Amino acid sequence: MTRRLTRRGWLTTAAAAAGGVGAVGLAGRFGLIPPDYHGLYGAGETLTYATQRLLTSGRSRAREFARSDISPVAPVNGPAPTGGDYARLRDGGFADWRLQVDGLIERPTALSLDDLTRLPAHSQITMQACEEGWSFIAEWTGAQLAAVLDSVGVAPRARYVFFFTLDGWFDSLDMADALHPQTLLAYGMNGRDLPLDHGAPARLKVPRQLGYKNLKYLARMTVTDTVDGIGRGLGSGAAEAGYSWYAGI
Ligand SMILES: Nc1nc2c(c(=O)[nH]1)N[C@H]1C(S)=C(S)[C@@H](COP(=O)(O)O)O[C@H]1N2
Ligand SMILES: [Mo]
Repeated sequence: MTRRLTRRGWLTTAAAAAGGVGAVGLAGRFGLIPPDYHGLYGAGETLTYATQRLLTSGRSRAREFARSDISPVAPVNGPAPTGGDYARLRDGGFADWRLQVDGLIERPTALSLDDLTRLPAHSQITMQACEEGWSFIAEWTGAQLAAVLDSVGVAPRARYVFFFTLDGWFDSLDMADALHPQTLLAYGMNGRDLPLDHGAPARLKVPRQLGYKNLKYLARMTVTDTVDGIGRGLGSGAAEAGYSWYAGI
């Protein structure tokens, strides 16, 4: 049965959306509730995420630039650790580095840098924008996350891919962003190996989201059907610090 939305009905819906309740209900029906929807800014986070997901299809692409647009200077936010496991791996030329892959997959595995570079290489010139207001354009080269996930056999009920880093960050993507063709596990930048401070040996490049979702110094990936039980259950350390889990641009 279809029901015509009267002007009065629309106003009621809009009023409910402004209050958050209607929007969250609607978003829930379409599976568009981000993991950090609870709390003070929850309804706002849901509206941003749901609006992006409804207006931009899962396949829309971040803008790509020409080689002449590449920024002469690439700022760093969160330089490479100088000690601990990271320094040991760095001193060994990352030969001992492994990306652990586990969770809802058929073949838990530990990928070396060689394993990543054996997958088809993709390059893209995109903008990285930090929430602090600066941005730069660079060329990133890496394996599509979709290819990595494909090689380990992701369970149909998978909903999130979580990433953990050697400097203690964690974050997650939903499957729409994880499987997006521009989402890379990048090991190269501007035609060279990824510089230490930009995330060596491999980082996440998810150009449809802000800088802080683009985790550097990757250590582990786990596929889940929930955000519960990881940290405070908000899907990312950034969300625990007050940023949005979904940082679409
Ligand atoms: N592991 C890790 N990843 C990280 C960060 C960090 O400090 N550690 N900083 C984030 C932030 S806030 C931004 S803007 C970008 C910065 O990437 P860049 O240093 O290559 O410019 O990386 C993101 N990924
Ligand atoms: Mo950032």
